[in-house]
Amino acid sequence: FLEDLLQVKLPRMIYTKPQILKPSRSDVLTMTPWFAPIVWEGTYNSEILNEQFRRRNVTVGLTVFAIKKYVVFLKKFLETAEMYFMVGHRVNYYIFTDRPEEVPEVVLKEGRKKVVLPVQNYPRWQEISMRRMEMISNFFQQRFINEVSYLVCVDVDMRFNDQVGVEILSDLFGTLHPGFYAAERQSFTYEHRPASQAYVPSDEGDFYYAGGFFGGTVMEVYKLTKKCHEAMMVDKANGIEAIWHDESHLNKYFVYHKPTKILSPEYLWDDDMGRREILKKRRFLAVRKNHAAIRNK
Ligand code: UD2
Repeated sequence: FLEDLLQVKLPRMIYTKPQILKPSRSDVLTMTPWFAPIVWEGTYNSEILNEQFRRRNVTVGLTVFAIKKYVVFLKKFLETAEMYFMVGHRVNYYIFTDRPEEVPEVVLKEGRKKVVLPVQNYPRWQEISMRRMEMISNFFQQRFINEVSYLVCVDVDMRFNDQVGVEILSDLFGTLHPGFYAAERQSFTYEHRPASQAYVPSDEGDFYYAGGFFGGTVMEVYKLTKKCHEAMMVDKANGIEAIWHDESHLNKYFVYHKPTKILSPEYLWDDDMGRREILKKRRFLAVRKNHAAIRNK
């Protein structure tokens, strides 16, 4: 993927110019103190970005886990991804499941394909959620490094509701958790017990990131998933499990490996939280689930 690293030459394009004295958004933070963009509707030009990524012929991998009963979420997930995820680009869906025969047939557009990866299940939903880090890192050599430039790793009990495109791509990206984007540090539900590898001291941390949407280049996602998995194995040996499982470890990782791009809650919203003026788009939405009926089944 050496060509990915090269700058591409763009064709003549017609668009309104950026205005230095008129910031595109003045109601939200659009840049972190380490100069990572925070992606909000209105801050980017998807025509320019699409042209850049098309010319690099980038293929994006979308990893999703449908273990045990969670296969029921796949149909809507894939159908809506076909409508809104990386439209016009090459996409590989990597579906990790213990029930390959229950993966639905969904018609895919040209340049997009489905790869079913049979994996084992675990009795507890928490462990299924956490083991995703191990399983993603396991397929690095065998598949990802040869097949895609970027990986996007998401929850399955979700549906796409608006465009999620190449504006999200960067070396390493995370998403602001919809419940905490406006919260103070002391409200973040980081792991606060020093005995856990996911421990974050109360005077550290920038944002609270969601476990259900992160990604980056294949190499950065490999480093992240491997490190988080190893940390979870140390915790397991010590008889401790982080308060929010893989999400706690992801948050710890991002304190010390700052993301190079951050997605606003447009990219992970739950309509049960209502509508917000700052959300011009709701791109990826939680699907309501009956926890008792679906978890540990
Ligand atoms: C939150 C996070 C999730 C994870 C979890 C850890 C969001 C939107 N979600 O989700 O990423 O960090 O907290 O507590 O930020 N799964 C199965 N089969 C199962 C159980 C889980 O396939 O039996 C997979 C599935 O892809 C699911 C994911 O694991 O989307 C996370 O599980 P969840 O959605 O039940 O966890 P939740 O909603 O608490």
